[in-house]
Amino acid sequence: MRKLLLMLVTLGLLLPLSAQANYVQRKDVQAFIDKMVKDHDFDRAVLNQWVAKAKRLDGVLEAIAKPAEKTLTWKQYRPIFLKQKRIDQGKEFIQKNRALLERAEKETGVPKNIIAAIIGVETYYGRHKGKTSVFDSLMTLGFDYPPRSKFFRSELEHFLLLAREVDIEVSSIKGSYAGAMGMPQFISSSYRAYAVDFDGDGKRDLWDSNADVIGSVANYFKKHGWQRGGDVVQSARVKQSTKEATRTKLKPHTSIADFRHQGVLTNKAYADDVMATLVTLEGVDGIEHWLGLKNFYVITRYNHSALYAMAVYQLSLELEK
Ligand SMILES: [Ca+2]
Repeated sequence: MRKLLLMLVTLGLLLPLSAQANYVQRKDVQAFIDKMVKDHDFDRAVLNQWVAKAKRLDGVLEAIAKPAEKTLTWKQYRPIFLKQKRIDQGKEFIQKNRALLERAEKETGVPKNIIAAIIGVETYYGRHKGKTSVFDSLMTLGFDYPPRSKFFRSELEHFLLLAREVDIEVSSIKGSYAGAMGMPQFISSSYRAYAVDFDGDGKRDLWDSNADVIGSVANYFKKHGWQRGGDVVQSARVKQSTKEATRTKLKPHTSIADFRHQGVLTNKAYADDVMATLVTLEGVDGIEHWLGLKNFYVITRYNHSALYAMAVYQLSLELEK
């Protein structure tokens, strides 16, 4: 008997996991529903209906375990984003949206090429906005991905509030596997906190309004401390070369003067008290060293990765040419 049970369990693990997750019967899900009813006045019966239809997306669980930023080196990561096609389409995007981009730059100090590069890296300028049900992905990550369940349950809460605020049916909203939405791939809490109505039609629409998307990306950076006219990164020389750091400290933590004493030098002169972080990458031609400045850190507030910030910055330079 025990042997049989064991065999069934093993078989169960080998078979593809069922997509029907029976979330509605789970205590932790019901506790979440209680909270939504109590804190935000949601209708319990409606929430139960949505949750009863929610699917566990096993592909989402696989994807979250290995994001490109964590598994690729710079020399593998860079060509994904610095493709000629992405550069050409970026120039086209800037040409078509020049007035909006210039207005956003004037108001926030965030260069139009940085705004365009973000949208290019995220969704190919709105061409790939994601096809995963955001509700299903947030249910999956919130209730079946223990390492970050707290974060994703909070995003799920924001998502339900957002759907109510922008008046869109919960089941119809699509996005990335991690619940990022629209042309700039804002997660729900960011959408609620940083999206702006830049075309003045009374709605914050990050799916179809280029104006709202451009204004919102610029606002996101402004709110995270973008320095008007400030540098992003500067190429650096170091006394002793090391290999690509698996985890770069993203936040500037050492002054330019201290770096100089450690033998980390740049061609451009900065004031002694400017803070920076050392970024060490494995490029096509070997190890590269960079000093990341405040605006580098601000780009990583969009995606907590040095590779991501480097790709956005370098794409933005290509869009200028
Ligand atoms: Ca709008």
